[in-house]
Amino acid sequence: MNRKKIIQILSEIATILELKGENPFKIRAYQNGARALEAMEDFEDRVSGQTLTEIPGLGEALSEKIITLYTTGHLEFYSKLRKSVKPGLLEMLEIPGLGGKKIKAINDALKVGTIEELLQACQENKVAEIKGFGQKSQDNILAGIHNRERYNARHLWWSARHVALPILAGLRDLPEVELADVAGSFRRRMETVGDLDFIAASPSPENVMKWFVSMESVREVTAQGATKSSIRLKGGMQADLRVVPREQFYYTLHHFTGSKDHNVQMRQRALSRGLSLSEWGFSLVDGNLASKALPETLAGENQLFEILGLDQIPPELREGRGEIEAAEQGTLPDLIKQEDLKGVFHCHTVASDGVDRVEDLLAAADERGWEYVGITDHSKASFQANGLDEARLLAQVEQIRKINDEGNYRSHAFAGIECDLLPDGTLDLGEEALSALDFIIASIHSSFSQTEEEMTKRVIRALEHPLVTMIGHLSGRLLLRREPYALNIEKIVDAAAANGKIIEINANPMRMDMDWRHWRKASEKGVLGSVNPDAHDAQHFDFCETGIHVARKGWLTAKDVLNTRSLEDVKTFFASH
Ligand code: DGT
Ligand code: CA
Ligand code: CA
Ligand code: ZN
Repeated sequence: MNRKKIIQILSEIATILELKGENPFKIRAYQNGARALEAMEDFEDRVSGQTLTEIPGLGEALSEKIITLYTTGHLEFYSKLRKSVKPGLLEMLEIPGLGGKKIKAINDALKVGTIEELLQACQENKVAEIKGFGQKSQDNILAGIHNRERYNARHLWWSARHVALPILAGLRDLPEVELADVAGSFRRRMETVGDLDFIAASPSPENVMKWFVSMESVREVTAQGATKSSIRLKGGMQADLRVVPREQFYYTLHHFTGSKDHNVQMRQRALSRGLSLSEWGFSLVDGNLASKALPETLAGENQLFEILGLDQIPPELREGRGEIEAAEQGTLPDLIKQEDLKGVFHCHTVASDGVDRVEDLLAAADERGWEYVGITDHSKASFQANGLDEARLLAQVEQIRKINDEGNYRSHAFAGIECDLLPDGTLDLGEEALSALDFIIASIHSSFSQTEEEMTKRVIRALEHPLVTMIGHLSGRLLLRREPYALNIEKIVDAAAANGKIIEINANPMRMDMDWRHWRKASEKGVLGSVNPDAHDAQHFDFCETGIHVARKGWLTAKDVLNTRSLEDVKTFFASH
């Protein structure tokens, strides 16, 4: 288990002890332990050298627990502690602003043991009356409960992926399964996923069902039938499995891939051709003399579209936003693919808040066969991220040029910055330093609560700045956690087009920003995108996968994205912009 996770567990132990009203010294020991681990720079050396106890605040007992967690990933004490508290109380810890002490106080005063009971108590104004609480904390708790409900129902695509792919592989491995896939929003590459929809073709559904409901990761079976079951997994995500005969597979896969809007339009199109389309297949509408012979079994989903006179529509485009018309006219875009990327921009290094050096990022890019990496650390206004001032930036530029000259890596490093876009729309660093760079990303990291007018003006001012190349994570949203700030996207897209500026496709699975819903129009207006991993670690290059989802859902082709271009073409682009 890694250090971050261990810190989390120590803090959680402290919180649960608080919730139970345990000895304050014991509680503080775990809090101090978590803090000590956070500050520790040589954690792994200390674990392997057994020198954790030298750190003030880490006694024998605590050090032992840390080593157990590190080496085995489990801690009996922690599991028992969790089990000793009512699950409803542990769930209350997920409400923002509610810690162990407060939950204990509420529970002592009102005997509420679940979130539902807490909600009711708030609605009856009982929480406000508890000593030390008041109206404001009650309102905060209420808001926290509502956010939790809204957010907990969905999961990031990236988290869903880690749940879905092993299950899919397991299904495909079963000897009685002929075909299997994940349908639904997961297959359409939506940024968040409600539940997973597995579809399998098999002549013996019972065995497949039995396997599905008894997987190690199942927490609860919510419905079990001969051909359809629903489960809730340990991480909280829900999943359905439908098992159908091979002949039905592609019809069922198509139906449950959705979206609903796409399905409605597909059925209308079928009807206009005398066919009725359902999850089971096509049938002839009464009295229709359609001469077309329907194949008994589809060889692939593409045949379903073919029968309706359509080009094959990639799942990402099935949102009922004109894809059927385009498929009819043969004008579906040739969507960008992950393999089209020839490099990435927006990478942080150890100079600000990244964990890798420029060299490490180049080595990782080499491994992927990329031609370039754009280095962009934070600028000085992001002091919490150790942002660079002019002097440090210029030193980094020099360092980058030197690394390129030495030629130890096949890929080229571009010198850039993720420059804070200050509340008034000016840039955080002086023009002299900025002029030394190959490119500049301007990003908002402060004053999120400006009005739509102020915020839009702020971004447009950056787009009009001659040195700015692109705008970073435009809306500032954090999926399932923070709403986007107020912005007039249309005006911003127009300004980007007018000034020849790029809008970033921030590929961090929590951002996926600018939203795919704006991209088709933006690219039609001539705005170029760039799939940027916002990497704080070379491993974050993997995020490009979700960036590509945004681009594909936004109807983008390789031509619409800067980092599909070769090194020479990017150099030319930067030189002329
Ligand atoms: P989610 O799970 O909320 O992220 O979104 P989806 O799209 O996966 O929705 P889900 O799981 O409720 O259903 C999967 C697909 O099945 C959905 O995209 C379209 C299809 N479907 C489900 N119910 C209906 C329906 O009542 N009418 C139509 N036309 N399609 C439906
Ligand atoms: Ca679903
Ligand atoms: Ca479903
Ligand atoms: Zn940023």
